Amino acid sequence: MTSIPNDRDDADLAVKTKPKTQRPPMYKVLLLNDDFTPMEFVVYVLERLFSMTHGQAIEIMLTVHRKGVAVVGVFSHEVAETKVAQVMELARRQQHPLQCTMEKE
Ligand code: TYC
Repeated sequence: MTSIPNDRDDADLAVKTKPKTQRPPMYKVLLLNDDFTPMEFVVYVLERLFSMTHGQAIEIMLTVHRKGVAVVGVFSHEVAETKVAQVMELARRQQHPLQCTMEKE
């Protein structure tokens, strides 16, 4: 036999606690401005390491240049750490003072 919905069933639903889905924390990767790193190098880094189109890379590079900082991506802790290390390594190799950091979202 099918049951007829009533107020009591609704009351039960209203107090049910939402099961907590455990999402891992995500990390913003931030690129910082400086006066010496060439704009073309920053654009190259954004294309190569953050899979941006040339247009997107120019836009983000200019945001960093004007505002001092921009988020270039949001990743798991491990991926964010890798991205930061890759940016710093590319910059170090070319002797540019470009800085890249990460922070919890
Ligand atoms: N400000 C730099 C210049 O004028 C360009 C630049 C942009 C440097 C973004 C770093 O993250 C950066 N050459």
